[in-house]
Amino acid sequence: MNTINKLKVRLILIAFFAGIILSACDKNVKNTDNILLDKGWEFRQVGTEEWREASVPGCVHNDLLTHGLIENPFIGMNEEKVQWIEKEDWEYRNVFNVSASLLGKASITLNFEGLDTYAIVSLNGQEILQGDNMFIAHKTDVKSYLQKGANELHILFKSPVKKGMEKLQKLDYILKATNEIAPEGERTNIFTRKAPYHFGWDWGPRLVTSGIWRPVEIKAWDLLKVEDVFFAPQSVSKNRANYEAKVTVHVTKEISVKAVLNIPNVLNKEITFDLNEGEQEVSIDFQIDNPKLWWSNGLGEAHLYDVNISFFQEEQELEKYTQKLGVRNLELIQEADSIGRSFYFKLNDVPVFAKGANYIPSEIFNAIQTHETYQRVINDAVKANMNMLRVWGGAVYENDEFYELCDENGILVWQDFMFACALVPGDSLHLENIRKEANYNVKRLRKFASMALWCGNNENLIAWNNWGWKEAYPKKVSDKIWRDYEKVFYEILPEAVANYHPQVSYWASSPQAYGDNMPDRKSGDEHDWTVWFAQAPFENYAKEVPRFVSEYGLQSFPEMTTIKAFTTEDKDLTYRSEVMEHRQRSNMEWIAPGMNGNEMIMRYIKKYYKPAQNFEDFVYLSQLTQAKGLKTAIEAHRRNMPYCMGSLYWQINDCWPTMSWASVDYFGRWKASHYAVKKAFEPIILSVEQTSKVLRVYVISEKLEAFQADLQLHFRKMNGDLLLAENHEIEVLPNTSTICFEMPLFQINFLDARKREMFLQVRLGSDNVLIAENIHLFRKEKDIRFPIPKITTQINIQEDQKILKLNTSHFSKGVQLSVKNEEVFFSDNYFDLIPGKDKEIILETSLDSAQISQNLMINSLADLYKSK
Ligand code: BMA
Repeated sequence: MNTINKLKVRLILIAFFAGIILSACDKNVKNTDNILLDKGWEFRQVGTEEWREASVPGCVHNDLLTHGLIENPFIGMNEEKVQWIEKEDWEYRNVFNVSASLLGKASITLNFEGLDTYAIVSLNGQEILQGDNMFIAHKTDVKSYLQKGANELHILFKSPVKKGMEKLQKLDYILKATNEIAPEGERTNIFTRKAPYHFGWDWGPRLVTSGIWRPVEIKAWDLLKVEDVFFAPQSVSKNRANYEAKVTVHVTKEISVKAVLNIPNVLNKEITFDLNEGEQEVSIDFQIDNPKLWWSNGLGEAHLYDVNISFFQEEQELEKYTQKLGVRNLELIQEADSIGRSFYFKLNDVPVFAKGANYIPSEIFNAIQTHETYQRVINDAVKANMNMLRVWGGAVYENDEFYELCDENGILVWQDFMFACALVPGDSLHLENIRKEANYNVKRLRKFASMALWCGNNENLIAWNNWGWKEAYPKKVSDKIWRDYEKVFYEILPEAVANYHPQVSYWASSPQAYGDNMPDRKSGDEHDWTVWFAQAPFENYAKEVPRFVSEYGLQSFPEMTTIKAFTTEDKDLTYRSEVMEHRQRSNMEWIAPGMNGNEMIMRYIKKYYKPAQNFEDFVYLSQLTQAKGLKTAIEAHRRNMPYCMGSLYWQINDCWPTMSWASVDYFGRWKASHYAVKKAFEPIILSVEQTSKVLRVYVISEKLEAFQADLQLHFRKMNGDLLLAENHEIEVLPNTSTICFEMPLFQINFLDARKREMFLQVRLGSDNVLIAENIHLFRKEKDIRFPIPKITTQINIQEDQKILKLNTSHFSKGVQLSVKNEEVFFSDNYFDLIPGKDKEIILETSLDSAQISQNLMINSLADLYKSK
């Protein structure tokens, strides 16, 4: 049977069986009738014969992979072999059934939540819409196109790269873009409103996919449908919160309705409206007395109310809509001071030091990102004491579920619009497309309590002024490009925020200084890349600390299990093997020799540690170095509180298995740095600063009340012997940083040990409860001869928890725990172990005690240098 006949038989059979089922359902007449089109999809490359099963939501690469038609692009250098896909056009089709009752509904729309990207959609052979922006949803009326029984939906995706090329060729100058990996030299991404990182970034592959990346649904309804709800705060205090519910409703004929707004156990409000045919906004004012406020992680509960809005015609409920509401007041404060201007978020009158990271999508193919992965990333943030993530502008406006999880967990969101490190075309179609995208996403995301800031772009301003871009064009062209910048970032985007989400601030570019000026560290935010790109030592983090550090970081390799998942041969396992060189995307050797990421990792290791003797040790040291860098940075930022009020490192996650700045790898495995970040972001920390002359201890607290505590300093030899003890009762001030101890460094010279033979343990406690602890070394690790420790272990089961108890004979640096061939999560890892003091670690594993003890592996810095 040929393909057309096969299709006909399929259509008849589907229509028959669906007819039976649907006629049974017809008896149950409902106001709405929806069909989620998530099954029965097929795809093929344009110009080929065979249709194959496809996943929706999904994408071409993933479908090809499922059918074994391409090799896994995550392995080795396979990415190169699949580059042809981006230059082809692809088709998707679906045959679905429509019942008579659905057809009888007054309004029927086809809703695409996301088409990636250049899509031509036809229904039963007639074109119904065209898409050219992956970041917006499409909704189109299909009542007159549908028929009872089988219907065929067809989508043609044109190659985004070819489309981009057409646009590029129309311009007589090249628009700059840095990060796109362009094997053929032309950077086309800027012409397409599609995730920039799909075209390659300095931590990700180039896999320019196409597909239906978010759900597709037929929505059919009679009389009334709620399209959108926004609870616009009028005033919020701890005594009272006043809101205006702005409800967009669509009605199919003039009707009179009763709306009931209900918050269980809090309020119930009824109001009647006379509605005209079509879409309109109605407003319902309501007030919550003594509201439970929404707090960010660490400051209190992230309380969310369930607000139900129902519409009734007489006694028949036409529609019920439920939305969460987090009651909170959030402002970006930029007050003039003696140095410049502050830059911090004030939540319910409390200045919040933003602790967090930059977030990228956890998959290169967005459609395959699961709820579990979203949950895992947000849990990783929460576990590491974070209260903010920055959704960076080279990626996507995330799915609702990401923001829902942020709302539930008190994670504030710094939201970039999707523009990064590139110039933006200024033709009217492109600008109109951007306007639609901005309006759509601001309206979609404004309902989330976690939304803290809208930011125009990532690094476009500094790129223009500092990366030689402005000068690269003749004056007339550069004036035009700058005018286009102004149109997008000073008009279109802030207008969208002002129109739909005026309660949240707009910040045109990250980084920049107050007044849209170039970053100056005296106001605004800063990306501190002195460490890594400028190759400065970690001590630099403490110099000229900015007001809010929205990016900084350094790379490491992921653990060996992850590395083995993307390599195939032993020869791959060296830090500059062909596979590792290929995967390392931070390569700026065109600027200066040695600016290759793998080499830079090695150089940073050598700054602080003795070099590794084999690849595994190199991987371990790369992680210790990254952990040390992030610890140094976070502590420096927090010590400078309230001058500095934010520390978001680059980056919490990965979109494929690779070496990168991530603190948690693609598979969710914590690197040493994530443990270090967790400690440095504790609500209360002690931080030691050693200058050439003094030793200072700072206490940093985000608690809102002052309290008395005991500060203890123990200067010890590596075997634990006490050289000097200092005990002080101190007052810990609320929500700030204070110096709680200071001594001239020369005093330590009189101790009975040299600085490279000792360590300092600082502890803060109250009523015998340990509040904070830190360890300070007086020399770089590479200048310290760590004695080989004897570490003893014991596994106890307490209330279903598996607890590993460790004890050491000597100070042990960077103790790394693993269980051979098993996936075990350790509550702490890559830690320092102090003699004379047991350390307990909780293990998440299904293994029993015997299995753990038999296969437990312990490594520490001293082990690396045994034979040296
Ligand atoms: C930042 C980001 C990204 C980039 C990262 C590492 O500046 O904005 O563009 O991936 O640095 O280079």
